[in-house]
Amino acid sequence: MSHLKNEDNEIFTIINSEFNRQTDFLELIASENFTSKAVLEAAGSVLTNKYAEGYPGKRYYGGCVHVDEAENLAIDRAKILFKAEYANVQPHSGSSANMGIFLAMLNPGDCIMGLDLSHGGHLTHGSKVSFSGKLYNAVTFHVKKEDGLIDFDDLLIKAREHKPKIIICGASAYPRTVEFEKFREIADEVGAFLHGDICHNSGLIAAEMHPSPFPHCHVVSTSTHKTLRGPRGGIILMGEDFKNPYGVVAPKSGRTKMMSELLDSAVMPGIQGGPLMHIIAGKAVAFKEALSPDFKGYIQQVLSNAQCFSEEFLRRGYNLISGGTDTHLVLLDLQNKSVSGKQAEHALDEAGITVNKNMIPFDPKSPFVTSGIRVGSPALTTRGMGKDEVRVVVDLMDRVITNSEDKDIISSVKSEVKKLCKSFPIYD
Ligand code: DSN
Repeated sequence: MSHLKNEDNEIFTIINSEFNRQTDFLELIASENFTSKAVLEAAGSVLTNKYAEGYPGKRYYGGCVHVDEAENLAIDRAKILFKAEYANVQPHSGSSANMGIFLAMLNPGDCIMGLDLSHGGHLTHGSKVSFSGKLYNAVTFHVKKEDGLIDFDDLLIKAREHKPKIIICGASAYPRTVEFEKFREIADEVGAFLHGDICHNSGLIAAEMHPSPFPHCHVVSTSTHKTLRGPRGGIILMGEDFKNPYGVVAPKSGRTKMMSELLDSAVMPGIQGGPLMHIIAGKAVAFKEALSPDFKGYIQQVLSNAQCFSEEFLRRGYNLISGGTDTHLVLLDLQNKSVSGKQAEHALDEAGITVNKNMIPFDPKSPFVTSGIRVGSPALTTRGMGKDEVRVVVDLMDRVITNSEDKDIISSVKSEVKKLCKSFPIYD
């Protein structure tokens, strides 16, 4: 980065400091990861210079021959990876992908149903502070208090009553397998589209270590930077339903439109202009990496590390929502440890361990305080850590959480964290 250093030393220094933070801290935010150098190179390439509004072969600008090739590769690889019939690789994020889907399939005021944010859902699944709760009539379902699993009875009752046009299945803080099939039964009964938001589990699905949303979901969205380990961005996928015309008649031709056409035009020009071609190239690289046998080994280790987190926390008397995990994350209920999520996040941060405070289902505390933290294994696994290191990490976390005011303990944990991180560099 010698050019940046010479031209803008302030930004160079900031990036360098962030690199050092990522290197020296233990990253346990379940939605974060470290991309490969190949993805970083594509994302930092000259493709950022190109305007390419439209889609491959149908652009509003000249000079798109090479970006067309990049986008076509990204589309083809996404389709192979997820066994999908359709892929749109232009959404700038998972939230944008969801917005594109809603714009294609809904009218303002239509009813949508998603998992409540405080029960592990996502802002874009109907939260009142997001477009999804402002533009649409959002009804949320919940998990059960006794076992932390999706309450399908609650979902069915509400779906029958509110007749949603879309049911969203997927979550940001749900440690268990998403049962797409059960969601589809309910969607079919009430005549709703089923939208699988697989942002968190997409790497697991790509590695065939979590059930596929296809053929159950009509449409699927995911971000590309979480367990999938690509650049920051989003995509939309469809399976067989891609082949069915949808009941919107094109005014000029009188032809019934395909859902793929509606999704494409919802993303561009509906919600976005020029696609980020450098990021689309980065997505293509990440999909190629995810198609390799190495990626399966990586996800296997992510899952076994998450299991190890779960066992070690349980052994130390921590309560886990749903009692454990099937995925890459655990959700800790800290109420019996006499610290809030906020206090734990702060103390762990002081010790060089990055997590996020997280609402737990039926949380008596506010979203700014919370009673829980979410702990994920993807990033630490990318650095090469395995179960031996996870056992050490849980021990370090426990020392901090149970002594969250003790500066000496926090400082001694911090040096142990730094030592551990030194043995597992993020980039050579
Ligand atoms: N903010 C992301 C997460 O942390 O799960 C979801 O988009």
